[in-house]
Amino acid sequence: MTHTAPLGVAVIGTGTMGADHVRRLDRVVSGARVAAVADPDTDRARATAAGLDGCTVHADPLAAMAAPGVEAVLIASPAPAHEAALLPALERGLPILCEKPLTPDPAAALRVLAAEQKLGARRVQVGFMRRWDSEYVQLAALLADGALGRPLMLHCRHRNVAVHPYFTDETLINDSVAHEFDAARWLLGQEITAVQVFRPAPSRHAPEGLRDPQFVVFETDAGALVDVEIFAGSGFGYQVQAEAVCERGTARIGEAHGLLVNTAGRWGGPVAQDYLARFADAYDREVQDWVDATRRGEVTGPSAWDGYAVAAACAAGTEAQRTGRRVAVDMIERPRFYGGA
Ligand code: ISE
Repeated sequence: MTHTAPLGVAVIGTGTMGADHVRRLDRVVSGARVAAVADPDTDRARATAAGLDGCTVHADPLAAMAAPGVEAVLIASPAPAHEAALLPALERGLPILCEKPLTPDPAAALRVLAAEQKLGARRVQVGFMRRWDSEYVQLAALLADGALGRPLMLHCRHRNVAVHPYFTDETLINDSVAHEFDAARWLLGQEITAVQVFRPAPSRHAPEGLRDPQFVVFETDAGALVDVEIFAGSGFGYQVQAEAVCERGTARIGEAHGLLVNTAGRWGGPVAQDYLARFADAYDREVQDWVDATRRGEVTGPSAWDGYAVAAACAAGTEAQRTGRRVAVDMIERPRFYGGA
């Protein structure tokens, strides 16, 4: 099926991310239109849909999926609500772009894999947007090319300006480090096998009950080591950096070589303040690719299997936080449907 008319998309969830995707589908991406939005907060949904021609507003995700003109779904509700939108969307056979994480736990992700496999063809792309960031893309190509030899280690830093009010120790893993789990799997082409979490004495700016920052170390099936500093309340900026250490050299991304100003005896430039700014181009390319592929009748990008693998790594990560131990990642064999043997 190749579409000529713009793809009608239902956007589920109109919080920060959902509203940004609505804007993107409406004004940035070509070949799509927002046909429906859903949010339990219908005032917020209505405000997001204001001015969008023919866009209907719903409280219930299922009603949005069934609305006139809807041919695809973008799920941007909070992670615990993903499964309740994914399963009915799959039942309808709709192509889906689901924000990360696919589901908050591996058991739910397995139910999504089962539902998708019943359809006989992929429908789900997971919103691991770093795979569209130009620096990540260059690093992935460099590592794949092998010019630097085998990657031995990956040092990652993931800093936010301020801790979200809903953040707990677990969300540091499930919401934030989830990105590094996916990025490391993708950059290295390896699976994560075990996770350990170390915690310094918390910052005195960390909210009561949250151990921020944390230091997460994971191992891969090819023997690489990955470390991630997650610092949700850094206070200064949104910073995502990675350095690959290989047998014949190193490669680093995320240094923000933007506008550099020399003045008054100092030099420097701005640091992005949130992910919408830091990864704006990546989100634009991700959603454009999803729309283009969907209109061609294809499903590309990170799969539900990738979402499951990250959920499994997150489960090991949160257990490592609770127990203080090294926890092995417990995963099913990769089904042939998702490229397994
Ligand atoms: C948020 O959900 C994201 O995906 C951001 O990229 C991450 O930096 C942040 O910690 C998460 O809460």
